[in-house]
Amino acid sequence: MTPRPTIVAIASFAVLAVTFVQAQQSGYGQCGGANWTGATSCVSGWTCTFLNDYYSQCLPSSTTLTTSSHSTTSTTSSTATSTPTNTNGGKLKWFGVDESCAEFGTAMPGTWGVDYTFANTATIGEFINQGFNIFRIPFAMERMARGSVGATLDNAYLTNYSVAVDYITSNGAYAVLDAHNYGRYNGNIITDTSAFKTFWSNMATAFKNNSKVIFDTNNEYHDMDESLVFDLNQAAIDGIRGSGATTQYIFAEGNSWTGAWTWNTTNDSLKNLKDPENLLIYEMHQYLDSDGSGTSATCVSSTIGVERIEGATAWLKANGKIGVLGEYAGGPNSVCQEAVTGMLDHLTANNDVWFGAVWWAAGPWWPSSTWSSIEPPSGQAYVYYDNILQAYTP
Ligand SMILES: *[C@@H]1O[C@H](CO)[C@@H](O)[C@H](O)[C@H]1NC(C)=O
Ligand SMILES: *[C@@H]1O[C@H](CO)[C@@H](O)[C@H](O)[C@H]1NC(C)=O
Ligand SMILES: *[C@@H]1O[C@H](CO)[C@@H](O)[C@H](O)[C@H]1NC(C)=O
Ligand SMILES: *[C@@H]1O[C@H](CO)[C@@H](O)[C@H](O)[C@H]1NC(C)=O
Ligand SMILES: CC(=O)N[C@H]1CO[C@H](CO)[C@@H](O)[C@@H]1O
Repeated sequence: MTPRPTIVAIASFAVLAVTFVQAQQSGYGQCGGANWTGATSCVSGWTCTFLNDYYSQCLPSSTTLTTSSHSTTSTTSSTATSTPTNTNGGKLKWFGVDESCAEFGTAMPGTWGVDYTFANTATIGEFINQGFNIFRIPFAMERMARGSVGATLDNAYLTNYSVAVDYITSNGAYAVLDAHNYGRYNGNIITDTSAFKTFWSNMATAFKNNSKVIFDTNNEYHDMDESLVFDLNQAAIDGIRGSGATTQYIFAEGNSWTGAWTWNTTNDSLKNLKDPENLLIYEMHQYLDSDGSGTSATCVSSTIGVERIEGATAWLKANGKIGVLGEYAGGPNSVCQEAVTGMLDHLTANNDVWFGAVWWAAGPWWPSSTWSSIEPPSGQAYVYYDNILQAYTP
């Protein structure tokens, strides 16, 4: 398996060229930053892109992407009257990556640049150029709503967070607003469904003009009463629709870390959630290591992907529901590769009930040595899987 043959070829050619022409940096090379004395412009087809004060990098130029304008796109109003349908033929409707880092750290609200940072629009642009069309962007509720669940949204954090959201949606892809809180706020299980409804009403008000935004009520509820998981999801749906956001999809997650492999024994009650717009999607997660936590790069077997999700597929079909795999990953090895592609093939073959898959995770602060890091250009998963995954883009 030779990942990314095209890019590798371009990059090595450019390195060769640079030996003779010092003025221009090659693809993915450094082109700026504190004390940088080398080339500050890039070879043709690459643009010197500011990443942080210490590092600017030559990234592929994009002719199709627009820069973020931080304005919302207006939508034509349409009312769904039945279960959403996938009009994408033999492909998934959505295929993309999680864009982590705004939720990083344990200090709340913490300090920007120390505890957390925001997704990098330059690398998101690379994925969009490759055909990826959905990006799930975690945030911390304690930073978005400071002091309490129902508090007014923090304008500075919201504005920073919106940069990637607007960039993604103005380039035609979907942005999933992921409250990455495990059903908790400051470590305590959220029990105030009314405040939770207010939180989602506030979020939806801020983004209701943008039909490419998707609201993800909470990441990985776990060890909670199933009735509370139901009530929180329903409160979020009610808050979102009550704010006038009627055209956006809503992703509802379940208990037991929203695992696909336990969905049929844990989350059956969620089939009774009611969305007046019928744009509700059940978001499940699935990792392929022995305990299903995604902490090991070793997959149980080359068929574990399909085995762990087929029960969820049956549940979706039996109940007339739609699902999305909001997190998954596998280590950079051939067993995991087969398990991952087997699972993605199963999702694609059942794209009447599965709308998409989102890899965990990209994000500027993942060390490239992290096996699941799909942050370009050197995250281990990017190097190993990017080329493989491109076959599944819509
Ligand atoms: C830049 O150079 C100065 C002076 O040599 C040094 O003090 C500083 O640490 C350098 N900064 C970085 C980011 O390397
Ligand atoms: C927002 O980003 C700016 C840098 O662009 C940073 O200075 C500021 O601290 C950030 N604020 C929050 C709340 O994240
Ligand atoms: C959404 O669009 C309407 C109509 O153009 C406008 O009145 C409203 O202020 C906009 N809301 C936001 C949050 O941009
Ligand atoms: C539930 O899902 C699991 C995981 O896919 C599967 O192994 C099991 O057979 C399913 N059970 C039922 C009753 O459908
Ligand atoms: C708490 C809960 O919803 N449990 C249900 C999970 O799904 C199984 C199988 O459909 C039901 O038997 C449980 O009641």
